[in-house]
Amino acid sequence: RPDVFTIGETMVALRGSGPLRLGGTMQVSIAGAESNVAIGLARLGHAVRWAGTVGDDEAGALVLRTLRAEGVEVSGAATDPGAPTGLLLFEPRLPEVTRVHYYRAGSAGSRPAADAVDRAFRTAPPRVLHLTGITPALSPTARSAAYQALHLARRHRSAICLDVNFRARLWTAEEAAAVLREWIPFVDVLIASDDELPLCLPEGAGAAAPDHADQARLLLKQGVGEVVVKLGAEGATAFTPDGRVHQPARAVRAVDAVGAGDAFVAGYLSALLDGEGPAGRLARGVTTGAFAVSSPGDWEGAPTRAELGMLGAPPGTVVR
Ligand code: KDG
Repeated sequence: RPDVFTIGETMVALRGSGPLRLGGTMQVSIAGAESNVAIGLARLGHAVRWAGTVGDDEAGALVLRTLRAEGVEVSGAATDPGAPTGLLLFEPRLPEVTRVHYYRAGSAGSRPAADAVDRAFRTAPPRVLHLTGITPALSPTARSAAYQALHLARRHRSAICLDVNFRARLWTAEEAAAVLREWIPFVDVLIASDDELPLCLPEGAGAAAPDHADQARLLLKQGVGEVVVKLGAEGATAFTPDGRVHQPARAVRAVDAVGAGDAFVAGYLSALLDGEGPAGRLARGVTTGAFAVSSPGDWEGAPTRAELGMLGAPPGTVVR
């Protein structure tokens, strides 16, 4: 039984160093919220399967090669000869502001193979299914593949983790809310930033729950097992039926915030898989999140288990 199964779109990512319209050089890598989580978990020693679709092109080969190299199991991934691998440009516009440009409409990854989910659960149901709210925004095919994963996870008693990851470039808040509300009854671990929580509430319930603590409690009442609210530089808070636990963020020099949320999810799920309670899960989540913020790239700076303790080292430390 693998620890985690996830499905989503992974693209080739080009990262510039300034305004895109000026040209210059770009770094080539890959990015995708679900595969960022998968890599983060694999680095921490967990068995992870990713089953997205890539095009039959060099970009797709880069995606699969990278995931394989990172120890993510990709035997369930598909290659679609009829569509290209998606592309993502990161434009660091100000030290703290990065602009993202997507070239993913009609991409192979936006139409994951219908049988990939089926096969994953038939061959080896995972302990945890991880989905994000990006997948249902991509296409009706992607939405139904994710929905099918929710049903199969419930049938096979896999815990279901959903990171809301609202992407305003892909759909409207109304469209997102319509899908997320339908998904909420399946969810065991809901992860969201505080501004995303209202998208998950029943229609019209927002007025009665003005702040994120009220909103989280409302979601617990609806059957969500735990609601984890990411608060950026403030850290994160977990709400469970036993109460609330807060964990401040680790103090680090921020270099690139992209991927920090995914790194947090990887740390949180890693500790959950290890049997830790909410406090231990949050502590590992803010640690892996801090590694991501301190290094450029979506996933490149993700720590191995042995590296987790490095973060508290005094400045100037040389590990010999
Ligand atoms: O969380 C970072 C990712 O979301 C991003 O790098 C790429 O998956 C991505 C998306 O759709 O925005």
